[in-house]
Amino acid sequence: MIQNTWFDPFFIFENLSEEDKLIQKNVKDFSTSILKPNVVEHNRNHYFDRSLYKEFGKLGLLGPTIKSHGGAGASDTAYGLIAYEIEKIDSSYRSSISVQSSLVIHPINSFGNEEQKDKYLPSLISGYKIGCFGLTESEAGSDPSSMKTTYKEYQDGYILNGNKNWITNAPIADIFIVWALNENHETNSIKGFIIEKETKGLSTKIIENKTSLKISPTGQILIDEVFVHKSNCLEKTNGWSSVFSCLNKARFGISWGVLGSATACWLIAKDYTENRIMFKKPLAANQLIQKKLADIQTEINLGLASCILTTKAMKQDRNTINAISLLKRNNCKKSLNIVRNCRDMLGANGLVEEYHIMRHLVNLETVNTYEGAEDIHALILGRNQTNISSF
Ligand code: TGC
Ligand code: FAD
Repeated sequence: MIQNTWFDPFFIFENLSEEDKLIQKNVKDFSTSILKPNVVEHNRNHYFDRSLYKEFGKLGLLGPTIKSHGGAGASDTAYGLIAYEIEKIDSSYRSSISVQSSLVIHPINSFGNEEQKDKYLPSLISGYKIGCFGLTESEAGSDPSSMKTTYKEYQDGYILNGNKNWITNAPIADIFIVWALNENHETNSIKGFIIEKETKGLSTKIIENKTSLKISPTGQILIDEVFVHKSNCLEKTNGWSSVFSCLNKARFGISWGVLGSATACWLIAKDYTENRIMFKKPLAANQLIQKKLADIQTEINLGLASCILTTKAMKQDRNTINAISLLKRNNCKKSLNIVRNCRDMLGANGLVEEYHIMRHLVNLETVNTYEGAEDIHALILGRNQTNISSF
């Protein structure tokens, strides 16, 4: 009998660097001891404990690849492993980390000036401040370039107006990254702004009773004649490619993260079917169940292997835009399918909160939609393949 290679047939985890292995172990210990015990209750109550951000910060999980301002300077693989381990517990917690790292710390680090970095990065990396990223609007989801939020130059800054919708962390954020177009709505006029919570004219509204990603607070940002001093404009922003560079980072993390969700459900289903006796033998003794387990094992491991290949290409400074769209789409779609199959393998018990699978399943519906819905990534890949845009 082949020993233990069923879980990691390509030796992905075994071949990690010692530092990445240690990071993965620390995150796993933290998430199983701190996050997992409360996840069912917090999900039931739509409750997010904001003090967790300081715990994430202490562990180096926020902006982990940043080498300055308190960042851990870890590898992109470590960033992926963090997402993978955290999402084993709940996609909401991975969302908290993704938004802060890829959508708030990254744009400030990449498109901010030195004063902005010194002012905002230390408190975001340590988790003392919470950030959010306002791109989507009610009528500008898959096509953010049709946004209605605008800026106009005024004295030594800008006046902003508009509303953002479906924004992770908006109700609890201290720092808001907001994207806006000029008054004439010219697409190439896109600018990013750092706005602090107390700024006059800025308010938020929580989206109540979400049925998915319930632990993660989501809301609207209402921007009514908000004055932003020019020192809070992300001055190195270079058109939409800067906005999309934030999405690339988040999508990369999601591609690892969803496999964490799928893995958690796989192991629950494997254990359950090995122990559940039906027709006088374990469910796992049936060929149909073993085929399902083999399909799950295959998709998770192929997904992880592709994550590792993409991470290597990133390290070589290659253009990974296609790889990331492919991974985000594939890994979300496959994970959703895996988790749905796991739910089925538990029969009625699959519906019970304490088995976790239904929560993962409804969370993955969100993850399949945000950061570019499944079909949008198909259209991105189709356009890049054929040179014909269908948008
Ligand atoms: P398009 O013409 O494609 O591009 C405009 C400029 O951007 C460049 N570009 C990219 N650069 C870097 N990375 C990428 N992935 C890029 N994709 C495009 C492109 O080269 C061009 O540059 P330049 O210099 O020529 O101007 O623009 P488009 O308007 O046709 O884009 C269409 C589309 C569908 C690809 C885009 O709008 C899109 O990706 N839509 C999906 C929207 C989305 O993903 N929203 C995410 C919101 S944030 C979120 O959901 C957070 S969830 C957080 C959580 O809780 O985890
Ligand atoms: P739509 O764009 O209306 O799309 C609806 C459906 O139509 C999708 O299936 C899509 O694939 C399909 N579709 C759209 N256009 C086409 C086309 N041309 N051809 C074929 N099919 C098409 N946004 C942020 O900016 N910041 C955040 O922090 C953030 N957090 C979020 C958290 C949650 C819980 C959720 C649910 C969303 C969040 N979003 C955030 C918004 C998210 O990015 C958008 O929901 C997503 O981009 C899709 O936009 P939409 O919901 O308007 O759907």
